[in-house]
Amino acid sequence: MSRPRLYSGMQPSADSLQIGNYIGALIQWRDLQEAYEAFFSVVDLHALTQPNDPEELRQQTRRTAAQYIAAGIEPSKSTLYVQSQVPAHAQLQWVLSTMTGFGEASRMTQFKDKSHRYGADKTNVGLFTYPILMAADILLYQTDIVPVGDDQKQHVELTRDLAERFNGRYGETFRIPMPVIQRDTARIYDLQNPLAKMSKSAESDAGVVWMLDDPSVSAKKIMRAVTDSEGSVRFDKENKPGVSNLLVIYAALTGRQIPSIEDEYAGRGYGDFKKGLAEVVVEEFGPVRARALELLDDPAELDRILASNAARASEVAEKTLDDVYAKVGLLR
Ligand code: ATP
Ligand code: LTN
Repeated sequence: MSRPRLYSGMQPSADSLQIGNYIGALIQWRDLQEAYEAFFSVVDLHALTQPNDPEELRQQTRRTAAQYIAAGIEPSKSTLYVQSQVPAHAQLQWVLSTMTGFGEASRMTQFKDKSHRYGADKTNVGLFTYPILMAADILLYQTDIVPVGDDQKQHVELTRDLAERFNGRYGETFRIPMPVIQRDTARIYDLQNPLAKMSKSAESDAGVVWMLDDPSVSAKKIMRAVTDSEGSVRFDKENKPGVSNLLVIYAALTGRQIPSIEDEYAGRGYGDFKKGLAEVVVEEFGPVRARALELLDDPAELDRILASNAARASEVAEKTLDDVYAKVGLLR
């Protein structure tokens, strides 16, 4: 029996992923690849919506793919590929864009946030159509579930609307995907500003723990994490956002429950707790980092893996695109 399909992706928008990407996404991806037929992309076309140095973008694309593999995504089991290497994404995006209302796209909160932040003269049209390209990513693979962070939920809802609209107009074509959001780890916060989400493109990286950082650098960042003056290790998101965030990270990386960690550190100071967490982080990411760097040492081999996975993805994507082209009246 064939397994249900899963699709997800990340932008190659930095040299390294941060531990929020790992906890909020990669761990789930890795665990779900057994039960699902999974497609994981590095969405380089999406990354073009931001200014990039071309050689840097190429490197960041390889580095992102290497970190997927190092985190446990197996390219022989799942299809791990680079979006631009499968032309069907851009092709389906065009067709879907002709079925998306201007007002509908204007309601996307990520677009509203980003265009507001960048200002009108630095906002390109690609940023506006970004969610339609994401819909094409998902729909090409007849996807059942899309594991994403809560910030992407609205985009998956747009994807569902577009799929239903197309199916209604032209007959059954796309499977309707479901967003899957991991509640308890949906948000890891910045260690220096525990009210802001940890992010690859944060203005300062003092509160960002990078997957590829030297372990001693990560340990230092954890030791310097903002806490509070109470001195007791307990989860209270409202009043103790810093300590609560560290507890969430600790629990996610060890698979332990938060109360058991609170018990272990009861009556001990934040110094001890942070030292414990730093050890957990170093232990988790040491091997991941080593594996990623090893893969990046042989870019030709990495490119070969990505090319063969892109070929596999193309086979699936082309079938859907052909069906769509025929249905909307393009000459085949
Ligand atoms: P950028 O700053 O470039 O937007 P980002 O670090 O915020 O990047 P994305 O590339 O937008 O990350 O997201 C990739 C995946 O990682 C998504 O599924 C997203 O929900 C998840 N993710 C990103 N940051 C966090 C975080 N702080 N906590 C939990 N999950 C996160
Ligand atoms: N927009 C997403 C990345 C992304 C994606 C997708 C996620 C592009 N295409 C398809 C899931 C499915 C982000 O910024 N995290």
